[in-house]
Amino acid sequence: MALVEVKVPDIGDFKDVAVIEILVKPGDTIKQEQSLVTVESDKASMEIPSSVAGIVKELKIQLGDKISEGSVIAVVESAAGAGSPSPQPSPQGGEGARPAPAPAPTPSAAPAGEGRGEGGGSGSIQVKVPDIGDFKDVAVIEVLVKPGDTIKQEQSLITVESDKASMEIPSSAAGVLKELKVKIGDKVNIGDLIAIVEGAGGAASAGSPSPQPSPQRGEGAAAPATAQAPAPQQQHHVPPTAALPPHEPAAPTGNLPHASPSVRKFARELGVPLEEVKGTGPKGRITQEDVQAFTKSVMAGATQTKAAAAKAPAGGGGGEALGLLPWPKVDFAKFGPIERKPLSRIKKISGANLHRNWVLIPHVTNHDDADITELEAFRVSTNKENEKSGVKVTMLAFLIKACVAALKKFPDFNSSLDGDDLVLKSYYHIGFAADTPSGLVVPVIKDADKKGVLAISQEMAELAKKARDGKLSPGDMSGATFTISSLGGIGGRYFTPIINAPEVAILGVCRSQTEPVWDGKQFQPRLMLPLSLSWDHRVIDGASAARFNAYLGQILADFRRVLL
Ligand code: CAO
Repeated sequence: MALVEVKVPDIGDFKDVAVIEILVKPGDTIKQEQSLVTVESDKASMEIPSSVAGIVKELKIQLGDKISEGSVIAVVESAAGAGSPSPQPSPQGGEGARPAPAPAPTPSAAPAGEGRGEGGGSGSIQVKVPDIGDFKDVAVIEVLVKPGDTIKQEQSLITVESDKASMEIPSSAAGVLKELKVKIGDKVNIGDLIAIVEGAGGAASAGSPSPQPSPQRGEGAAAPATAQAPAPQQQHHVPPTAALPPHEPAAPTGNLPHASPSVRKFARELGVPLEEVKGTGPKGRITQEDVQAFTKSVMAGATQTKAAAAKAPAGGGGGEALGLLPWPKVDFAKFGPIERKPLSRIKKISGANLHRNWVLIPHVTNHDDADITELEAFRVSTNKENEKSGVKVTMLAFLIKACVAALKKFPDFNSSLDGDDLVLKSYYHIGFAADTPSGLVVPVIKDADKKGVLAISQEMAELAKKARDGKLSPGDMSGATFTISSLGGIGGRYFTPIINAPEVAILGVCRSQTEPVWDGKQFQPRLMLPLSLSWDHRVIDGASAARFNAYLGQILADFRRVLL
């Protein structure tokens, strides 16, 4: 066992670069080449790996420290001895040296138009993979541009990754990207064609035709029609055994998010689109925690990636975000005549909400029947008496009143989940699903506990008319604590209504019908109303739901119970 000081190797142009991430802590067992810190200059960020395997005994740097070649990063207890303590090993590596995937050091490629000889001019330029050192058959893991993009010289075109490192391959030419010759997953090697760029005035000579460009390259050089991309931008596992190429900044050259290589790799492994993550680090840098928070938010349904949103239109649902098979693509016209009709705005909005609620809420539905024989008789006689008033008392208005009584008795049904808290509401705003020509909407009867059945009937009629006329305001549709969906006027027996989040339960009712009901001595014809109560199993359990339905049934059977 020997204590080894792991120092910053030759990091090319980088001097006094800030430590922006510390990736290990004392006590950690580390592998050789495991990244210890990420440093960042105004130009780029890179990770500095350990030259030895062992146990981190001490860290010699802190976040924000400025370090240069030779600065001690950590003291590592190494079983193998001193390993490769020299910060300036040869690019070829000595005995036991790690492979050096980085290409030979090269200064930044000259900006477009600079250092170019005669013969530039516009024209199609083939941008090819330059000498990328030991990298062979490396996979394209990101394509950073698309045909039609106007690109700058040195703007990154693709990212490639081997098992050792990832790097961006920048364009040797400025101009308009005409054609991409690679796609994600392709394996590329030196000399492979990446893209065709329509050069903007002399771009053809940009970059280096030589796989090992010299700093003077381009000086007086002829403009080849085939331009080699400049040196790739090392991104990950920068090997201390090799001198480093200058690492051009990701963010300033293109629209790439500002994140260190390890964070970018982490995001890629999780399939997180970094450009959609908000960075909370210094200068808006995206940290690993930001990626984790984004992932959690997507998992919880609070955030949707742009790709998922685009792939999951209302009614369709891509399913990729859940790891499901893609939605089947069928050429329906092959089987017969078809007509294509865009979904209404309401259908798109309500569809997306219903989909989210159905996926995120563990629904259970209890079915029951309520004897409404007397209630219906009372309703009919009331309507006869009130014929002249113009207000028709509906069964739904009675149901709203009955539900308020049940919600008061079982307050969990009148609640919402907020993290680990249950928010119990002392107000009773009842939504009712209304079928309109453009789709389903849910107007809300506010303070239903304070209103009589006549007032509720009248307000419902007004809201239902507004709904059909498309005149409901957002205020008419917000604040519900519980919802009723009545298909009684249409038909059916039972169904499984979807909870209207953030509520925790919904009552579905279907068409009542006269049925023979055994009264202990004989069958009696009774008017039975089918009830379907869906509830959120995170908040409510089956016994409570059965009690809620039973109590509702008792009230509907004898409304005087509301007074008790
Ligand atoms: N059993 C038997 N008959 C019923 C009944 C029931 N449960 N509920 C209503 N009816 C009768 C009514 O008494 C009325 O008959 P009359 O004209 O003879 O009096 C008739 O059916 C029509 O009622 P209605 O549906 O117009 O009125 P309503 O108060 O019951 O409902 C409203 C109003 C707005 C809720 C309703 O029009 C509506 O849009 N329902 C559809 C809701 C829906 O789509 N839910 C599904 C959501 S999930 O996709």
